[in-house]
Amino acid sequence: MAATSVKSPNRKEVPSSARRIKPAEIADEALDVLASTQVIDIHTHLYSPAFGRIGLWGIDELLTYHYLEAEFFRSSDTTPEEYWKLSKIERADAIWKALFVENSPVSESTRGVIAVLSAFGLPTEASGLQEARRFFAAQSIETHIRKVLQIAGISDVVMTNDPLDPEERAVWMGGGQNHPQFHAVLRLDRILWGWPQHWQQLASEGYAVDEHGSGKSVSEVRRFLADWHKRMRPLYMAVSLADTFQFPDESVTGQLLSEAVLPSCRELGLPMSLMIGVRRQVNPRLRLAGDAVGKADLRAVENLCRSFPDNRFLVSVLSRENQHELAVYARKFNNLMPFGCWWFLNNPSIVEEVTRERMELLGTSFIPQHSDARVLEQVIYKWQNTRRTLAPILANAYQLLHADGAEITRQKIQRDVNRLFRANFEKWTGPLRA
Ligand code: RAT
Ligand code: ZN
Repeated sequence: MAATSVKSPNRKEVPSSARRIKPAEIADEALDVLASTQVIDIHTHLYSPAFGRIGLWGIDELLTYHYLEAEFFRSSDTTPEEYWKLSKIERADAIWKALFVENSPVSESTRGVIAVLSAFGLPTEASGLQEARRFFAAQSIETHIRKVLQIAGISDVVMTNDPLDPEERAVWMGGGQNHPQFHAVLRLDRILWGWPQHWQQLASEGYAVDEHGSGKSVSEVRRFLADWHKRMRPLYMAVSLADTFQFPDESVTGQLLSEAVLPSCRELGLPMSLMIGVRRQVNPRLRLAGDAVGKADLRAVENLCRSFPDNRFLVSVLSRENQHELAVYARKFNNLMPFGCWWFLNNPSIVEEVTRERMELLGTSFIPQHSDARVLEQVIYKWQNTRRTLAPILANAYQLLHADGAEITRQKIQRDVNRLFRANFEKWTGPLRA
């Protein structure tokens, strides 16, 4: 904001950002600060242009997002088997018809598509998708990415990078990426809980590992992580874990986590992100949309934070029932940073409840949201919704603070929003730009 100044009642010049805000102005000021502060989107499934077709964008990808696919089967007689036989375009057409033409798109994910179409001035009531398809086909990806991030108010996008995914691996081995706004994350699902299916891939790449994680496996996994750290320059390492996750635990997952991954994180100065609570493939017929949620035992997080005080943990839990415990654990362990409202939690009613709870227990020492976007343009609606939900929460907090006797200034609101949107993350990863 421009550094204008105003006369205070005692006629001294004060910068406008240091001017006391009246209670009636707090809500507008909070909204304005949220709108003008660029966010670091700390977890997405987006990719920079170097990854080619792995990076999803455009209307057909937006409509076939797995969140929408799950909703489609509730409003259509098409069976999953019939649906998977269709082409991408046919799937998008079927979803548009069932969820947007024959029904009102009032769910969070469907409303998001409307918000994206409207952001680009595209019809939201059309019976078909021709105009939207023409628009997206005419965009060049580099310019389109710049425009989308600018509309969404995002300075930086954090990707999810799986070193064992063959398509991704090829990109990294061929020189990787150096887009200034995209940052890598070393995702370890296949190594940590998918070890039985994937250890041979490490072995075939020359790492002396075995199925049981014995012998040289631990030191070889550490060598693998160091090699990929050099290649990707990730901001953190990450894993998604089932609701049944326990720690400590005798399994290969537990062993690799404590003896390989966490020591490597310490050595390389990286936080470890744990996303806990998925119940995988409760309905495999739905493929990616077939996962559900379960309440986890957060004593695993307690044990990790206590046993590894020199590691920094970013933690997001999927079950609503686990949210309060997570915030309480964050009060006990300052190496624990709660982040985001993920997947089935990413609905305004739940985001509001969880964010209020976190703010009441933790002040501004948490990361309220990440987009989890899988399709580029989703960041437009996801961050619009986040700002919309956060505004009254912040306003309410400042109004209470004012009623209790504090002075509220724009400067203070800006400092707090910077912390929530950027500084809490950068404190753990280091500054994203030198
Ligand atoms: O939110 C999602 O799209 C989920 O399918 C998961 O991918 C989750 O975000 C994850 O990173 O595991
Ligand atoms: Zn994700």
